[in-house]
Amino acid sequence: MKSIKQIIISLLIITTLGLKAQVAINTDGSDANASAILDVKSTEKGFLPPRMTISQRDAISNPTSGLLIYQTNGIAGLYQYDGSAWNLVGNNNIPSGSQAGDMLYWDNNEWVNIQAGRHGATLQIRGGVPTWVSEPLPLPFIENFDTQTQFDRWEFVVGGSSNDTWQMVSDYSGNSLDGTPFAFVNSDELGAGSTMDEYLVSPFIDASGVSELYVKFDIFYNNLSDDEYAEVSVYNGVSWIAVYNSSEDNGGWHAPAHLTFDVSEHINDHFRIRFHYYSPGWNWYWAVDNVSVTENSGK
Ligand SMILES: [Ca+2]
Ligand SMILES: [Ca+2]
Ligand SMILES: [Ca+2]
Repeated sequence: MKSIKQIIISLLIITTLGLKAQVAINTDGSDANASAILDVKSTEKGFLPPRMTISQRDAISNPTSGLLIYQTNGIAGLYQYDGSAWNLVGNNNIPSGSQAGDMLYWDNNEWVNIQAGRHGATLQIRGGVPTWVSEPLPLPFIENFDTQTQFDRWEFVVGGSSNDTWQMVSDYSGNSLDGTPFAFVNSDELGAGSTMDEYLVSPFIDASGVSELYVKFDIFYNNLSDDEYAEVSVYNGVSWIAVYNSSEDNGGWHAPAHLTFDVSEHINDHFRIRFHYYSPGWNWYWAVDNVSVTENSGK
């Protein structure tokens, strides 16, 4: 209660021409702002509304319109009662972007980020989802990740607890899949408490006009935990179809697994392939090289 003594509470009752009361709470003795019935002033402390859980909030009987509380559980935040429901104040449920040009769309459940499009790309609605679409490359699509230019034509969706994501490396402690640079995502280097949710997405590929289509790639996936996984999906022009999802080790350094998938049923003129690594903790890594999209199943 000592601090109360440091606060001068001035209650100004102005009795001229009727009765008007204003309350100023401050440490400098100033009057309340002329427009305020209650003026709380400080440059060192905040204003603290009552803090409570959802159930405590809902137990308030006959809340009046405009009532404010700070909710401590669920989607925590400042809530106001509008006469019929409690509503979150502010934009706490709207995700932040990560770069200039990011946008949001409502997926019928929540606001979702759309990462900024590339120069010259057009925004199309595909499967109800706004999707940046670039001019597709022709078949065959061959990717060896051997130059930065090669790597840079891929797109990245960066998730998890840090900006660490897929990278192009020439080797990992002297190791590689075939002696050349490759795409690599590495949970191990981040250490304890880190998470990764990282996508490596190919350019669009015009796979129309063929009757068969195959995707091939080399990997070394070093898995540690059951809730960590490596997933590969292809884009059928509308949505993503998983062709590989594993929490098992596959391949090795200088001895990659060569994987081939028949994706003929997903042929379209805006085909893509993407590699998704999910790691909810401190785990190992995934190396990818020699990705191809061709109309032949052979090497
Ligand atoms: Ca390579
Ligand atoms: Ca990340
Ligand atoms: Ca392992």
